[in-house]
Amino acid sequence: MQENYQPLTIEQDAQNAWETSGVFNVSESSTQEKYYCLAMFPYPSGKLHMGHVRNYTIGDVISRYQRMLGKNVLQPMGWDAFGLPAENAAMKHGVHPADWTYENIDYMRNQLKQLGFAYDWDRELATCDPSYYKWEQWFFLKLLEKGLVYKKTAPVNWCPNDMTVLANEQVIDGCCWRCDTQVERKEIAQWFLKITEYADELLTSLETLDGWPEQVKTMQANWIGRSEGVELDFAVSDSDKPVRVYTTCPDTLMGVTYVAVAAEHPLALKAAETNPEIAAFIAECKLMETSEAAMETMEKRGVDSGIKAIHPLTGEEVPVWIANFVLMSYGTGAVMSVPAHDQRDYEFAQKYGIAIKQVIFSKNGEEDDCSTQAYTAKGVLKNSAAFDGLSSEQAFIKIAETLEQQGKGQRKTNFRLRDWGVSRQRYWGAPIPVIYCDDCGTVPVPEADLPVELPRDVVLDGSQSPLVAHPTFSHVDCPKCGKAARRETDTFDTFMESSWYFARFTSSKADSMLDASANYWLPVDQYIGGIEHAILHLLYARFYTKLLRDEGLIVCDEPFKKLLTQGMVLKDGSKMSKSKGNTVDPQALIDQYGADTVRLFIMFAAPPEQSLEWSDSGVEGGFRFLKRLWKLVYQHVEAGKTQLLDKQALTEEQQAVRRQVHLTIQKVTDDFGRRLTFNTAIAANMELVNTLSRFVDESDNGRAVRQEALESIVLLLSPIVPHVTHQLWLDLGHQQAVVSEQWPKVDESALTQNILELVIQVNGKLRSKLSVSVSAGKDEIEKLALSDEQTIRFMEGKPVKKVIVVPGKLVNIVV
Ligand code: LSU
Repeated sequence: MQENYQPLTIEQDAQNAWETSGVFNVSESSTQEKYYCLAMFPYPSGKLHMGHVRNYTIGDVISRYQRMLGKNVLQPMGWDAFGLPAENAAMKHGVHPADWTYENIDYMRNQLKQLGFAYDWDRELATCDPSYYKWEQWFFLKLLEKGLVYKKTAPVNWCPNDMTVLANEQVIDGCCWRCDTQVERKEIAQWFLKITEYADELLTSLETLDGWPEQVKTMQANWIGRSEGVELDFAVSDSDKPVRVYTTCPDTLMGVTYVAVAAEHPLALKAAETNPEIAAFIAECKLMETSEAAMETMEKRGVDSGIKAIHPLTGEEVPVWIANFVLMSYGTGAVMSVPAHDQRDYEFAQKYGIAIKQVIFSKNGEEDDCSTQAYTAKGVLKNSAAFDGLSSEQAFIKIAETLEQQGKGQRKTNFRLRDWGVSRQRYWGAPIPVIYCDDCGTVPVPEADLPVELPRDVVLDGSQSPLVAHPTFSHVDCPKCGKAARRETDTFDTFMESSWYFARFTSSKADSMLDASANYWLPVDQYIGGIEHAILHLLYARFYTKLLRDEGLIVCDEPFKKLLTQGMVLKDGSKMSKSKGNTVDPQALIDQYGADTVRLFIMFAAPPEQSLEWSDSGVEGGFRFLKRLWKLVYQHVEAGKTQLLDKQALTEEQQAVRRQVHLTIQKVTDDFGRRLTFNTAIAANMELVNTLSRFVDESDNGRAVRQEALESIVLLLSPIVPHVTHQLWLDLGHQQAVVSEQWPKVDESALTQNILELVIQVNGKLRSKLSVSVSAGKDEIEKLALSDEQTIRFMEGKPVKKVIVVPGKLVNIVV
């Protein structure tokens, strides 16, 4: 055996061995239980970030552990390859987005291989490959057939100078990131997926996800935002068309003092015809970002339309205001405003001098004054005519019933969730497979013509998408009538690709979207990724799973049985980022220490869900530990062959070591399987290494105990540091590679042998531990404690005043 730990050569050897034997390339098996472990696949942005290394190490440790339990483990890897960064890089460096992407993939793939991740590389996929997005296009057309896809106008960020649509992240303080021109809102026709059709199921089936963090389920539920309320009509003076609103607080109906409508609402447009001030306000509303975040924070502004609405119950007139915080694309584009009981309405009413009428008062005497802010709690009704004295809850029902009886409204369940707009006015994405013909209208691309490939011969210059002028897009024969037609030039949102990649991994070579293997592997047993995907990606993947199920392609209802959201990697207390200049390059560490040290440090520094503070000395400590383990094995192996363990003839010390070995197996198994706390699993192994360093016993049975202990450590650590353990396992005399070994089992007899562990205190402070047989008397325990090396050190040569023995627990030596 090599005397020194040389990570770079042993890592290369281990990786070669795995590749040659193909151990991680799996297929369906009728005899083995399957386990599908997946970490969120990366954007090929350049090189691996430490956050990636953490994410993928966690996935790899879980996969390798499950393999050792005897399961058929699938762990695939691929590339979320479309998206804006490739276009930006292309413009900045003058390279083609495809070249940039594939170069990054090559570089990052090599890094993943250096880290020794147990991937089935045969299933690798890149979403920008036509053989991948062909099926995405195919499925889109299925959904179109089913009416689950439709087109409607929706606002985008528009730069009037560059004549281009901007993504939300390209709008900086309301201006174009490239030319600083003020961004406008522009309505254009776009494709939508009817996720709202599945809103109810997406909400209720959250309850089946026992293996998900509560926090993520709550975020999903809030995003879906199911609410019970009433949809009701306000008649409009001088008009036969009422204005329709939705409210979740019908109990406050008697407190309505105005109605607010969106700038694009028909009432607003009507008012603008005769009023230039209103027309100007509406034009201004167009100069607004479309992001929800921007809507939240912007100043709330409005203008009185001059139109009056009639309160449905009192018959009183209330003004109709045009407000920038009401969106036409949201609900009915109009809301009833109750300033006394809604803070946003309150601020708006204060600003424009609109009446505030309090109708809810507190039940139990708490502060309910509305003179400085809205009172938003439930309570009892006053100033509400026939409803006076009712509680909010009673009034909800009574007012809803009254409106229903009078035919002015009805109860309605609403969802906050909107349909998913999937059109992006960008080049580097999957083309949306439809054709526009002047005669036939929107024509789906025939299945035989799929995929609609993204052309390579384009130049990106930051103005409109090069697809618009590209000859294969600007001119195509209509599949129906054969006349000249145009292709859709928008491409899909990249979340379309990441919504089903987990399923494609199961059928990566299939000449169909999915094949029968999907039902063998799905659902994913363990999914691991960042909390930044808690809402959209996970919701879309859940939605897609239901779509695939309803298309008959898979049978499961949910894609991810268990979800682990790993914490961030921090340096000096803040997230590693290029702009802060506090990144640590994984490559430099791999080159210096080897992959195992990086993996060990990452898994040791924190439990996976917590944030991890980077520490150079921690990395160094991890490296020292591996060297120590290597040395222990080296010394043991060099001393010759070991005899078989004779369990009947163990000394007390040998029994104590065995007991610790099996307690460690027990603890680490629980840490890996149930708790997913790998840091404590590593700590337990480190303690065992400490014990072995102190265990000097060259008898046959002593060496046999050490062999068993070293083998256990190697097996238990092999998911975390797979390369060094690969080598050590061979050095310990095994033919079979450690990856193909079974996870060690606890020998119950080692735990229950007649040995007790006591702690030794010196002057009440914990200083050492002592293993004694159950039958040992007080005198014997006292004698053993006083001869314990570590205890003697802490006694500092002082005379013993008193020894207190608490049988089965502790020995306290007072000096
Ligand atoms: N391609 C998407 C993505 O986030 C995922 C797809 C399923 C929508 C984690 C960190 C991140 C994610 C970092 C995984 C960088 C891949 C990444 N990560 N910290 N791709 O390349 O934790 O949470 O950005 O789970 O600094 O790595 O990230 S990604």
